[in-house]
Amino acid sequence: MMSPLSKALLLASLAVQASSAYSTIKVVVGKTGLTFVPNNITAAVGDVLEFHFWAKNHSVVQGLWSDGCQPTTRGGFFSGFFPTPAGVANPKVFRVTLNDTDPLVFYCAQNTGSHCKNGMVGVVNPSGSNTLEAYLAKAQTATTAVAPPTVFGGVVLAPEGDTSTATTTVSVSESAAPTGTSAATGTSGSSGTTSTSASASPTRTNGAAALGVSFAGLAVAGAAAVVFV
Ligand SMILES: *[C@@H]1O[C@H](CO)[C@@H](O)[C@H](O)[C@H]1NC(C)=O
Ligand SMILES: *[C@@H]1O[C@H](CO)[C@@H](O)[C@H](O)[C@H]1NC(C)=O
Ligand SMILES: *[C@@H]1O[C@H](CO)[C@@H](O)[C@H](O)[C@H]1NC(C)=O
Ligand SMILES: [Cu+2]
Repeated sequence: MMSPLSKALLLASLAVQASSAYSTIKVVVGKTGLTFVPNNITAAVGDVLEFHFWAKNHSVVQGLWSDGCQPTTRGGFFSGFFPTPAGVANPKVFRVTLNDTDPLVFYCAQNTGSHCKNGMVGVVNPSGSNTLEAYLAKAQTATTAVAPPTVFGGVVLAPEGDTSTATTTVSVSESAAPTGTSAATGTSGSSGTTSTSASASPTRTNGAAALGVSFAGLAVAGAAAVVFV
């Protein structure tokens, strides 16, 4: 058990860490097969996981450690699906701010090709029995991967410096897209929620606009004949 003093010191050191430099950890999704690269991540409170989606139609969901390819029941995040042509990165990224350093697991919820079952998973701050190896074993025995009904827990936005998509205003409705989203500019403070609930406001964003509409919707509307899976 942790003494009150060491707990106070730990909290103080976390506060110092949180008020200094945050890192943005870029995670490349599906560029080299059914993979997240890196898939075994060490991160601090306030760091941002920034998912960059490549070919096929991937997603990222925070999982439950106890049950492969199932969403966590406490908080977490879901990016929605990002259908993306071969050979290019999707112009949108999904950013998740880490609230704590607890072991966290994530997976791709695409069932065409059984992405999660085939090892498309990753972990942050593995510890104890919550490891990449342990989760891979659980994912292998999963029947289907579950995608939450709405995008939540992070923001969908254009990468910093990309003005080509940041100014696009689109309203597309799609089953996986949240309702009632709005374009928000990424100034400081809370902004750019893509969730239907009030719980998902990130506290930090970069300067790009948070569009609140996923590329999935654009692809569905604009290129019905293209198959991404
Ligand atoms: C993941 O990272 C942890 C901590 O750095 C390390 O102990 C573990 O061996 C790594 N696992 C894999 C599968 O690379
Ligand atoms: C961080 O906290 C927010 C607000 O409670 C929540 O929506 C989000 O899912 C959390 N992030 C993670 C990675 O759990
Ligand atoms: C992407 O995958 C999701 C989930 O399987 C599916 O609902 C959606 O139609 C797919 N989009 C495209 C353009 O293939
Ligand atoms: Cu995938």
